[in-house]
Amino acid sequence: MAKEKKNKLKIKEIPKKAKSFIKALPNKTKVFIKNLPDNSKKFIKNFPHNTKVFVKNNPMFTFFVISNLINSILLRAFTVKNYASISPILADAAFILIIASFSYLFKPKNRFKYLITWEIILTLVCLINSMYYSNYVSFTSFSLIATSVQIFGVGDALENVVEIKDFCYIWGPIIFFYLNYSLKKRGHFNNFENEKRKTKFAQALAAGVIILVCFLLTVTGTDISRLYKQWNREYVVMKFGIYIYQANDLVASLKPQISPLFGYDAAAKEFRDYYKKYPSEESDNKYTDVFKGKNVIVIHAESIQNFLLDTEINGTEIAPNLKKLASEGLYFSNFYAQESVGTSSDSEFTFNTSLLPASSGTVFVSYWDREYVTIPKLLKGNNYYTFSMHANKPNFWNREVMHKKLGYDKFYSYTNDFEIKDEDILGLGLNDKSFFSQATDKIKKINNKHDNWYGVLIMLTNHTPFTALDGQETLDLTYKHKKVNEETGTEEEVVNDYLTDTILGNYFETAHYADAAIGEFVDKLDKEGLLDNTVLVIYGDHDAKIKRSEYDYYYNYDPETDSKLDEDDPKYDEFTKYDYELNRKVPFIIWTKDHKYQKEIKDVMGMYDILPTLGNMLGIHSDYALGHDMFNTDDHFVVFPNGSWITNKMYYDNQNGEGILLKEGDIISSDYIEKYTARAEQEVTVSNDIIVHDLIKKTRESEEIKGENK
Ligand code: GP9
Ligand code: MN
Repeated sequence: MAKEKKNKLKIKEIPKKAKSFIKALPNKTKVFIKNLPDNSKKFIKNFPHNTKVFVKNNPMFTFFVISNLINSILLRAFTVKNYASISPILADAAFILIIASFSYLFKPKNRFKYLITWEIILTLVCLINSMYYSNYVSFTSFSLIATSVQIFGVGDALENVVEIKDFCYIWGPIIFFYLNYSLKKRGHFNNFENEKRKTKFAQALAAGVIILVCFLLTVTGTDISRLYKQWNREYVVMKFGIYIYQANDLVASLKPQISPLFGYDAAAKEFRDYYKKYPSEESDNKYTDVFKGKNVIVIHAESIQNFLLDTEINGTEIAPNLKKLASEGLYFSNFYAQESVGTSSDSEFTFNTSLLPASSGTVFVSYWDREYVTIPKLLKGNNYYTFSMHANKPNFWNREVMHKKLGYDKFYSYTNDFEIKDEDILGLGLNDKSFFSQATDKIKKINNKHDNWYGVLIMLTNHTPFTALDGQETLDLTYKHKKVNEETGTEEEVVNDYLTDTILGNYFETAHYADAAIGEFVDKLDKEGLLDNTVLVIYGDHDAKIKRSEYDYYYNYDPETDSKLDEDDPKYDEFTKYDYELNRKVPFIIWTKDHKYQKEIKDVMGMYDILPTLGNMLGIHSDYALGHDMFNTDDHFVVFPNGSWITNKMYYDNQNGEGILLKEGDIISSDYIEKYTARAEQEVTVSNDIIVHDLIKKTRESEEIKGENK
């Protein structure tokens, strides 16, 4: 399948002025030095010698500073790529110097213990962030410690999580141990018994502070605001370096405990102003109430991406059932999940509330105790019985607690409600086919008992690392082609491995299985007469988080060599980071048995648009929805939790201030970018304020008090 190419628009280019400034720099420096007073000239002249003496007398301090600075630069080189940028180098250097300065408060012999502890901590910061970035294209957070089992523990094989380059930072502590050993052996520490420790501390601290001031001169108001909000993590690292980012993250991660105590007034004001200006209006269109009184089955399709619906492997469609449902129902083909680090749980949250995930930590784990307006709660107002089903442990993502909070009357889970036969275990737990089959029996009982019901079924088999079907391949992932045998001169069929045993190939297989499970489920529901008064809703919960290199190989495969085309090859067409971002879209389908809508909606849509869109059809409404009814707006816009956004015209990457136009020949102004970037920032902020400060509950309480006082 050919991938779409978009015309890239570089928004940030080096202005001409800056270019000529850089060119004139060496000359300007010479003139500057010539005009300096004599003692400054002397300082510069003696600088190399003094540095040599300093390094000789302070080898551990020097090593500590240099090794950690190199590691931070390396990390940025491997991740955000701005390794030569001055600002983060200054910030990292200031941070390291300030930390190192305190070592002079210790006696020379004890200094090592202090510095090696920090050396290990800072090395771990680089190592863990490197690992995290390889997998999630973002930087890690202390707030994830509570959910770390979910982050790395969901069946990911270690080799899929870790890359060799992640360990390149450990040279620091290793050499540091050796340095200490050899200095001790040479009696180095005995020479410094009488050193003036406080003076040295003050000098080192002063050096750190001076560099910090130089760094602060480069900082703008926007930078400070982004550091404070911390949701544009890549940007924060690119500007403030990895160490300040992580230190700031530590503070931000304590927010669930401390932040409701701070900033409430400003948050409440922003919240009031926002909804005054952009009230979440009830829509009135041809879809209003069309499903009022109908039962609803929502399928949370784990890691199902939209491109699967158009992908065939050796003539076999990967997702024929989803494709069929999409072609018969309302199919939103430019639909994006808006998840953050909480993956499945974030999508569940946004689906249910039309709010965005928390900027720090996850709502399910850190902010489960706040009040939210949700689809199940609203439907309960219309006398629906509401339930959720998932064949995993109930405490995963804290669902046991959070599903109650979201308003489900009952959460059917692995441990309590599903029969798990050994032969039905696949990947993370019960396979999707058995899950759906057992779920149908439960839904039958629910249907007999309740007039109206709403249920969400969370799938599981198509989950990273997608090895659930090992040894029982369902798709032919090889590449077959004809080749002339050089010895015999005859044409022979050659079978290459191609996608066999690749992560993307495994993904195709488990996704194909998941699709078949959905097909069987729909058939079984139909046989049981459960589709007659039912709306079927299907959403992909997020992309499969498969690395870009896998797609690059898939789309640039060279059968001659059974490997990726050389990047210099004229046929090579890189799967760019924009191709990757746009390809992350997932399907969203609304389907009923009795009415074939056969309608594809191509406008961009986000997970937060579901409540307003589906809600309008079901006759429910949330006053706090951040999304919009897709059939009631022309201004289609989706913000991602990191502040990047997409409209029908462009995708904008807020991390590096670049974007691409989605239609060849389209023109947009810088006002357009400014307008939507501001909107993105506002939506992320208001949503996070609602979550952190429990603003829905507080607003309702204050309205009640006002009502009582009237
Ligand atoms: C776990 C399942 C997967 O129960 O929902 O969660 P994810 O790893 O996708 O967040
Ligand atoms: Mn998921």
